[in-house]
Amino acid sequence: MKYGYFDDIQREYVITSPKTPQPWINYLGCEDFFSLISNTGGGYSFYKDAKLLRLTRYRYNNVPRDSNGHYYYIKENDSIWNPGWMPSKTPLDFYECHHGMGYSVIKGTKNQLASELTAFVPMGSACEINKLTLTNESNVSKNFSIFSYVEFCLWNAMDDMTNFQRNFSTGEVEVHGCAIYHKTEYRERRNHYAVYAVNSSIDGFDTDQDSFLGSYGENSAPEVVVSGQSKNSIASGWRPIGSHHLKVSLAPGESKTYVFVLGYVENAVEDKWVGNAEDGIINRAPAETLLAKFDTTEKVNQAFTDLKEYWNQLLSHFTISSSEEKLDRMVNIWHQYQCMVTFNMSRSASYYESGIGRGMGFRDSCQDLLGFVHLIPDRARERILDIASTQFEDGSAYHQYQPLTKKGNSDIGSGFNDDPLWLIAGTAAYIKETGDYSILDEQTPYDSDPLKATDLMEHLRRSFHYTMEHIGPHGLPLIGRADWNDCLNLNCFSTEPGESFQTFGPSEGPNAESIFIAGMFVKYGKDYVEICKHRGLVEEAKLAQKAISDMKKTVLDTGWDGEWYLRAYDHYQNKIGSKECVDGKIFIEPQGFCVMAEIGLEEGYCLKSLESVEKYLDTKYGIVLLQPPYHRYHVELGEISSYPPGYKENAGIFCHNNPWISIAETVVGRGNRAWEVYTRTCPAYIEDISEIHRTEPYVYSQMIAGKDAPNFGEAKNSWLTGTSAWTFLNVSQYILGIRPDYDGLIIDPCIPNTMDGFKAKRDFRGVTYHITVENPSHVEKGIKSVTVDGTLVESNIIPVAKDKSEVNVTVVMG
Ligand code: BGC
Ligand code: IFM
Repeated sequence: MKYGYFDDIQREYVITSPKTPQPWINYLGCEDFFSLISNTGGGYSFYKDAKLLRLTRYRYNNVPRDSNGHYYYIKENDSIWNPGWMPSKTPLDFYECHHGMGYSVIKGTKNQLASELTAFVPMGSACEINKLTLTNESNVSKNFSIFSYVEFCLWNAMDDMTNFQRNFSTGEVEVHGCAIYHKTEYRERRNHYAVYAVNSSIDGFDTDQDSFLGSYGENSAPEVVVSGQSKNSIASGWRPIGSHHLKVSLAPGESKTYVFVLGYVENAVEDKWVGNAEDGIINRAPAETLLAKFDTTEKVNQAFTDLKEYWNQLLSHFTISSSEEKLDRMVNIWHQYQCMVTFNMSRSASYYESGIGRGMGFRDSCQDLLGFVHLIPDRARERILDIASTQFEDGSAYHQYQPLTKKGNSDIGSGFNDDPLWLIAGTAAYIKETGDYSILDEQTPYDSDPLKATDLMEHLRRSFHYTMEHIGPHGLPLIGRADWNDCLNLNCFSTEPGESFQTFGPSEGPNAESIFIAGMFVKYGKDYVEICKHRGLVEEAKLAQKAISDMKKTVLDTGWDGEWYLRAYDHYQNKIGSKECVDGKIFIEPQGFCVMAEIGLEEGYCLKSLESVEKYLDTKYGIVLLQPPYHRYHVELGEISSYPPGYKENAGIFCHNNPWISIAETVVGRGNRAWEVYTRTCPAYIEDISEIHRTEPYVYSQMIAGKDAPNFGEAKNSWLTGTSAWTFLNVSQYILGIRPDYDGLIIDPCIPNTMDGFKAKRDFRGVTYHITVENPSHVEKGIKSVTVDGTLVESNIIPVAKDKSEVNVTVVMG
């Protein structure tokens, strides 16, 4: 069952029923100001950092109720409704929500009064625009009221949610004409505030929630809206809100458009003391400048066109055209869109990530780079340096950092032993895309301390050596607190039954080792070697090459279980992910990484491992993370067995590592299987089972419940997942096979043998490559000929053209 459809021309998903199984959301904003918006108008906004500078409130634990947002109430006679159905839930005569690239349009009609709300964050300005158009579709005149409504957050979202004894007394606002200013904290910090305004004279306003909703009132039927009259309340403490009242008259067929702007304003440091700041009176000048940019419909339409142009540009760097409509849709639009959103958000703010828990993940953001570096290489460069600046001097890393301060989060700390190697992965992807080796010369701090800085190359060296020097009893890398699988905590013990686990300290070990990290070490170690060679670091390259070769041997000697790669050894040197185990016999992660690293490829280990994945881990909705699930809690394994069977890391279908298997299948040349793995979790291919999948059918979710769970096939945690980057990497670089490399663009498709070929346009280092792949013999992999601008060439690594801006490449498979 579907709740809408894809409109590929507009690049939109059009939702046709407000009652989607979960809120289906979109993200507004590409720079500093961001909003989450659901298909019924729910959501919230923040500036740069969802924890520290939150503009509007979210109600936690609110999926699927989603009852707070930026709302517009229409009151015509006794009828009260909203363009997006929520929060009044008055049935609408017509409803549609169009989620597009950085904008959403919600259309609702009731009693022949049509409303259209266009929400977006314009490029270059820190605000969300809500353009609201009302049209009288009847043949009689209509008189009605519009009431806007936002609930302000007192900036620090964590504090806002917990520190009521203070917060109920700090809220302050000012109202000037049609502009409501939320200035809590201005007295203290004097540099930022929010403004919520409309480009029209108003018939009233409210800024105090109790006045607007009524005592014990609900936002489904605010007292002010029911009575039809604003109270012009001025909030003093308690809960500040912003609401405008506009009385509207429309002749038959007439339309009127209003522009509401919710802006973030920060005075320049030198302006801090302008006006009466000492008394807490704000300096309104910058807000007025902001509002003046969007005070007419024409200016707003222009800003909307500019945003669309920005996305046209971004999505023009990689496009394909094939016989597969759904493949084209995902590659040309939604994979790349989700990659941009994960770039902006990392894992911080979604309907499943609170914005106050995780900031930017070291591991996560490095992986995100793999998906978006071709879209915005300059920002990828900046991101790499930001991430590296939080690394510790010994090469280990803070697991997360806060986007506003860009400093490591000491509450979480370090100890995830895969983290350092992801820095090599991200940097290598950047260099392969851009050819810009100068990034390696950038002076980059450790632990955000500029006094402790080296060039980035030295950061990479320390990353590689950290793994080399943290080796356990079998010669495999130590896992630390966990590797990619956050929940596999193998250095755990508990002293008392029922007591939560503790971890071994340095004196007791910790001994647990990870075969997944070994795979990473080999795979990204090869990149490290290439980079060293390019820098002329001959000795270091040799040393690294030897370490990689040794590690390969160690994996084959101690990390192979007969039919698949083992997952790990725990602190007591018991095997994890072995046929000897009762539960958790086989895990997906080492199969993906050891095959991608080609460990034992010639000897047939890789193929065997992938056959085992198919045999033991495959389901109709994707590949589960492990089998059999852990049926009881094991303190010595940590969080993984705390999940009921089939959920999350305990045998859920973790979408993130499905593309690893698909890529691994291309390594052994099985295009049909790579394709099957790709399409099984791919949103456009499973749109028809939206009632089972339940999350948005245009983006990936982190997890789909596995076959051991009662709700097999139900997805959770949509949007912010490494799946987006890995999937785009998989389909663009390995299935379609257009892969940037140090010395050129590799073309090496591995496609289903039913496919005749495809065409692609790929911008690469300033040159546009028009690529035609033909598959006349219907093979899965292999190349018969390569022609560049009409000349047959020997290699499928196309060098960067020096004197041309367009190059035509034809690759014949066979
Ligand atoms: C969280 C888990 C989560 C895991 C992966 C851990 O830090 O505690 O709930 O499944 O990360 O996101
Ligand atoms: O690798 C992690 C990631 O960092 C956060 N989400 C879950 C993954 C697996 O545990």
